[in-house]
Amino acid sequence: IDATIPLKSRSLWQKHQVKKFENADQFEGRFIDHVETTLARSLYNCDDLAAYEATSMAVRDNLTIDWNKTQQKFTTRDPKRIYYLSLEFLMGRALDNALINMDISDKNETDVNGASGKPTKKKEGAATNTKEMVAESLDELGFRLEDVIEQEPDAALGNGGLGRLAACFIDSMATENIPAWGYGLRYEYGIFAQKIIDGYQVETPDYWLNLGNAWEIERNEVQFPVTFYGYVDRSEKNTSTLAPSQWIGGERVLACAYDFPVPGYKTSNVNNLRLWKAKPTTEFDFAKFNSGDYQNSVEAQQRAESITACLYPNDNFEQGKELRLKQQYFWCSASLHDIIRRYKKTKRPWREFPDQVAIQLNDTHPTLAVVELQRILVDLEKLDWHDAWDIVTKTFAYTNHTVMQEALEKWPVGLFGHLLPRHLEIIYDINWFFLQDVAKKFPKDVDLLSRISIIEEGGQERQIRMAFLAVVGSHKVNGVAELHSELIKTTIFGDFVKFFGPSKFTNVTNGITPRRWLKSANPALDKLISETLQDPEGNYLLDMPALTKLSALADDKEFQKKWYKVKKDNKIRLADLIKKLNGGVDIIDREHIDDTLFDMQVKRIHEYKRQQLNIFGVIYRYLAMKTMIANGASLKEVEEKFPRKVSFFGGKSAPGYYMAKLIIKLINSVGDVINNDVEIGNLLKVVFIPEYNVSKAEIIIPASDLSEHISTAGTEASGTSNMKFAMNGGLIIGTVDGANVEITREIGEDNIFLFGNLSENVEELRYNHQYQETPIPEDLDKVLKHIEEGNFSPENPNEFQPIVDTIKAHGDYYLCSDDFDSYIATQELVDQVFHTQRDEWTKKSILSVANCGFFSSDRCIQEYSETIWNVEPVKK
Ligand code: RUG
Repeated sequence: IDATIPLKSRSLWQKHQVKKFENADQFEGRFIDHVETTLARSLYNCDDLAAYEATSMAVRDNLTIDWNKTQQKFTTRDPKRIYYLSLEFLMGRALDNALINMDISDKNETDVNGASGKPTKKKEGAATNTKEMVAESLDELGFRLEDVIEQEPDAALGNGGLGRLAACFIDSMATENIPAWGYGLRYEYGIFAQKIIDGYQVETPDYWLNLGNAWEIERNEVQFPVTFYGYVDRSEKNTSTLAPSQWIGGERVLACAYDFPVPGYKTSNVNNLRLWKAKPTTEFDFAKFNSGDYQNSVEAQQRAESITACLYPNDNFEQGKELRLKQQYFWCSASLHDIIRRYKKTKRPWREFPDQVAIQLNDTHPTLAVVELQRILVDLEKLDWHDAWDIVTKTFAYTNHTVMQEALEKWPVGLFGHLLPRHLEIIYDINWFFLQDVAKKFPKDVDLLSRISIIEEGGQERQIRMAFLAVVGSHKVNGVAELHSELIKTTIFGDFVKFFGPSKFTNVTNGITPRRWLKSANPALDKLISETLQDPEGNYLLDMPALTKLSALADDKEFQKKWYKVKKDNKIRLADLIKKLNGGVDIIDREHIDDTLFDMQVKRIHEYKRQQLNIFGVIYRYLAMKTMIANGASLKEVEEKFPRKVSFFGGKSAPGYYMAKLIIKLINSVGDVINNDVEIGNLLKVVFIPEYNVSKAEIIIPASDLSEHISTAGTEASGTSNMKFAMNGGLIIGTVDGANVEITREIGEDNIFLFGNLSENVEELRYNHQYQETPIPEDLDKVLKHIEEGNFSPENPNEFQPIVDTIKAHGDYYLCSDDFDSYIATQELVDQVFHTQRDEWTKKSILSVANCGFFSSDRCIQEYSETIWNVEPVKK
């Protein structure tokens, strides 16, 4: 349908063109408009929540206007477009970010009068940026911006690092003016909310949309039918699976688009995040209805909505559930049809598709898109198989985020073929051609074919290896940190390197957006940096390597004082949060906050991330302190050896991950004992922060002195919280794993505390544990015995035995025993520097921030653009 407005009507449209608010007065007008009309409230009936909604809608109005212009610009200029397919987008809150990113501060120079449009003089002391301006306006309207921001629930549509990476990337793609859209699912329930009851994790549903969502635009006009089940019609002469085939689907649901504007920083570019919701079709099962089964005919329809009801709460673990596969196909199919619809408007031939479209697969979750594009091209567009495959492989690129077997997706062919019969045929054909090429190149290597095949044989049932399919269907494969990108080439994808050659495999080290993780999370540090760099406009946030200028001040005592003041205020801000979470009871000794080391490990709870090693270290410290006291040492002497410290933990365990949940319980039980030990007093505390999420991270991370990134070497692909801590002046204790390696290179090895075995030794150590009894270091043995004696679980002495057994009886797969001594020795070094060489510590902290510019996600997007997508920014 041509929905363009006739020429003669356009002047009227232009006369009433909607304008963005550009000053306080206009913002206030918009705010009140929304309160009174959109929300149907009034000045007698406007609480913080309504103020949040009205503020968000006023801000969203501005973003929408720029969104429209951006999309029109892209339509006219027709650049190559990037589509980032991610099953997770861990966005957190939107309001503060939008206020920071949308820049109307230049318009404040002359304060334009809203009603008359005449410029008036800027008020004395008026705000210099949008956030300040809105804060002042809200103040005049009777609200505090902080309280208003607090009303927003986190959009927790992700599990951890993978989903948060996607969120950072779409921020950077908008900032870098890349014509990019994100595609994902609009889960009704985000990751569960975590409660800690009697020390145990209890999951409760996170119905984040309960109060509506001011940031989304429901696009009722953008809907695609998606089909499941059914059969492939082979009744006609056409029997080849390579020729166009007809899939007669069984179940149909509708994919409906919801758009979230993604504003870039200091650009009017507003990109789009499109999330799909599943709805029933309007078709009706008349057969059932006529047979009197009205109830069932409606229920079947309603089941459609279950597809986008829940995010699967597993991180680095794949379960192989049918609903998950349904989610994946639903999302891939809808996204591809949308991408193709947009492409078809350009009237270009199919062969130009890869010149105009790049699709990035965030992990293997969207790999079905490879198969779906092949199906669309062959079955619906009637392209020759090989021409279609050429287009497909030039379009896709795949990012791998793990080498751990349990996290690699595999689908049993039975389940797969039942849900997607035509797609299974296509996968078999893709594999057939691929294996033929492999056999041609390596005719003598008979084992190679079974090792490299997309179909795994030999188990109870054949399985589709999605990572292999993603490699075969893509023109580039990247890992997410240097060590990881090297590892994938020698482990899981070793055979593919042999076949395709090494140039198909590349590295793009992860990054984080400094707008959220520095400016928004740590306004005090941002202010100090802006002042020091004489950059009141915050341009350094677009050019993070500019931070190296701070290095010159690393030894400057005056600067160190200011730097430390920022850290201290952030520690107090965190202490306030902990107090609030603890029902108003203070756990942290504020009087000694300067001398208390804040040590943090906040991330998903997983054995490979080794929160157990951390808590063993805490128990070791506690026992050593107790021994000193028992031997007559004074508290002062104890403090000299074991200076004041609070160990913070935070993170969710997958609901079905028994061992991770037990580790949470152990941390809480240890905390109960230590925190209530009057002999120890405030020298050592253990705090488990429940419901760790993006908005809590924004308070926690800026308050850290030290953070722990202590995975078994070779298991953490990159890690991104390590970058967030470094960017906020927290020092790192870590293993030589993931992006810790590049962090060390950037900030210097004197400014990071590394310990533990290297990844190249892991295999041998594991092997030895299997065939010999695990030798337990003496200090660790004391810790394990103390646990086994039931000292942290007097009512159920064996409660934590399974944790002890993983080390003593089951081969210590994560090598806690191998790394324990060097971990403890390194913690002692940490204590020493923090407590006896504070200036040295502060210097390291300054140097961390000064040299972490490389970890801006803007750099990642530039690398993806140049080396994988072949795309240029589209500026004005
Ligand atoms: O575990 C990895 C992190 O090391 C990494 O930083 C992050 C982003 O690349 O992705 C995490 N990840 C990996 N989450 N899920 C997986 C495997 O599906």
